[in-house]
Amino acid sequence: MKISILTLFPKMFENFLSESIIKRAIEKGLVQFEIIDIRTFSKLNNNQVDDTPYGGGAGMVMMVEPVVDAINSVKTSESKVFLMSPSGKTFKQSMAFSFSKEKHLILICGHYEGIDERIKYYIDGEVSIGDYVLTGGELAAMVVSDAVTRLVEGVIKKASYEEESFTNNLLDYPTYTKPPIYDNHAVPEVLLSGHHENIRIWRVEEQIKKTREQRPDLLE
Ligand code: 6GU
Repeated sequence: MKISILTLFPKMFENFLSESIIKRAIEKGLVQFEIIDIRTFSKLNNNQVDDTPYGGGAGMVMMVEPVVDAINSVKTSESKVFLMSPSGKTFKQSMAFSFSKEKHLILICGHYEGIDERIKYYIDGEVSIGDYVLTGGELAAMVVSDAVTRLVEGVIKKASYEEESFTNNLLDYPTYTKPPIYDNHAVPEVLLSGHHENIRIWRVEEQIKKTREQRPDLLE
């Protein structure tokens, strides 16, 4: 799969793409990233891409033309185009799963007070990563790209995400590793028992307990 990211701050993605699982997924050819600098599509003299809002108000608004030109420079018949925006639909694991089946995602990072509303005629949807406001869509595009990439076939083992948080509307079960006792805190006995069925039952019970405590909204 390919992910194209349209941004005014391409350098923000350098470290993200050069570490850990994302780096390995790229090296294995499982996912391809393309970072597009929207500013190179400005037709104005000083590479201007924003202007003041009609009707007045604070801040600057990104102009629609350079953004649409940037979209068109990478878009094919297989592309899905999403604007990263705090007003978008909230990103969830279920959305990550459906995005991971796409051939080509184009993620547009909004900045300043957002993009001229007419961008809506050129996108398939708007995505937010939660109820708070970021200075721009770049971190959100990284969050979405990260969550999607690890679900692409071959990037990590299927078992790693089949039982994890949110996959079945439950949080993950607690995990432990050596040593068996640390500072008087022991690993639960059942995990040392070698009894696979008891371990399975304990884990499901812990998932339900943890979800009830931390995220009761997931159980409704
Ligand atoms: Cl996608 N963009 C911005 N600027 N803020 C956000 C967001 C996106 N998602 C949550 N907050």
